[in-house]
Order: sequence, then structure tokens, then C-alpha cells
Amino acid sequence: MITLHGFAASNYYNVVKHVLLYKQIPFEEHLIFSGGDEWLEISPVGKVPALTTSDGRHLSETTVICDYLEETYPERPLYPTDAGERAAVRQIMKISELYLELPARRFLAYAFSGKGAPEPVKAEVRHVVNRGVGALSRLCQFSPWIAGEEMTMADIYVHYVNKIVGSVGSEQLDWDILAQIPGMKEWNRTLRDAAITREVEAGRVANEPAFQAYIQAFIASGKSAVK
Ligand SMILES: N[C@@H](CCC(=O)N[C@@H](CS)C(=O)NCC(=O)O)C(=O)O
Repeated sequence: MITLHGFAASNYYNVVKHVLLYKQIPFEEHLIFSGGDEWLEISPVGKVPALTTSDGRHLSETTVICDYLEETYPERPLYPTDAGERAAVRQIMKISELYLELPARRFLAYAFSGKGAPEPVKAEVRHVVNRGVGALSRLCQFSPWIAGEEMTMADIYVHYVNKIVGSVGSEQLDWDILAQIPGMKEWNRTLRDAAITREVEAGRVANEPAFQAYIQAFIASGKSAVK
């Protein structure tokens, strides 16, 4: 049996959970926020999510796990068979991670402690996100799926990227980032209403009190920023 380690308030965790549910792969969830050496044996950077495969291998990094699941469970494929089309799907995922998700995440620690980010941080994030917005405006098809006629991994991935970008990113920058990408908000609503997305969201809501308690304890301990 596959084990998915992490917590459901994490959008990265929810990408993997969505893929598991979509492919109808049996799995169990192991709730963990952080840990010591035992956790680092599973997730070497200590990040969420991690996955233990049915033959006992530990994997981390969301897109690596997604690729493993696709290759091991090819039923209900989430990548095109054509190499060029597959690369185009991965290009959308990579750009959304590097130029939307990661810069927006720089605001998380400020948001958790109820503060606005300093202006220089905001200016830097705005610049990077602006480039991501430009790139995705060129690349995303929404016809009806993000990379064209078939649903792909990029539909799942970008939907959860948008959770961070459309909340903490937009709030801190006072800028409706997703509205800058024509078709993005409408597509996002379609994804949000899908049965699997609703199941994943229910898991996130159920995990929220435990997550908030963890964050508050973390802030009170005076440790460095949660990312
Ligand atoms: N590059 C990693 C990023 C995962 C990540 O940042 N996870 C967050 C939760 S959403 C985390 O583990 N944060 C805790 C920490 O940084 O210690 C991936 O793609 O899986």
C-alpha cells in the first residue's frame, strides 16, 4: 500500500493526493507536519509531501512523485504520449512553480504572522510573478484544458499553485494575479467544482485546525519562517 506523508493544508500535498485519487490508486495518509531524523529518512529536505511506494521506496518532491505515479500507474494517463506535447505540459507546470508559486510563497511567513511583507520583497515578487503571468498567458490554452484538448498533470498542478497565488500572493500585492491570465479564473472554477477537487478540499478543511495549531506553536517557538 502506498503511504502519502504530509498534511492536507499543503497545496503540494494536495497535488499528489489528487493524482492518486484520479488514478484510483489505493493509498493511506500519514499526517506529519515536521520531524527529526526519522522524517528526514523519508523526506530528505524535511518537506511535505513525501510518498512511500508499495515496495518501500521513499520519494519526495511533488513533480518527481507525480512522474513516478504516471510511469507506475499508466491507467488514466495524465501526460500526452507525444514527447513534444509532454514537454509542453511540463513547461506549464515548471513555469507556474518557478514564477508564480515560489515567489508567492515568499509571503507565507508574513501572512502567517499577520504582517504585510516589506516593500522590497513585494517589488521583487511582483516582478517575477509578472513574468510568470506573461508566460502563462502565452502558453495556457484552456481549450478546455490548460494544455489543450486533454486533461493533463498541468491541470491538477496549476490548480493547486493557484491556491497560493490567488490567496496570499494577491492579498499581499493587492493585485488580482489570476485575472491577468485570460481564461485562468474560469478554468480554475471548473477544476474547483470537480468531484475529486471537492474531496481534496474537504481533507484540507478537516486538517485546518491541526495546521493552525501547528503554525501558532511554531511561531511561538520563535523558529525561522515556515515556508
Ligand atoms: N519543492 C517541494 C516543495 C514542498 C513544500 O514547500 N512543502 C511545504 C508545505 S506546502 C513544506 O513542507 N513546508 C515546511 C518546511 O519548509 O519545512 C515540492 O515540490 O514538493
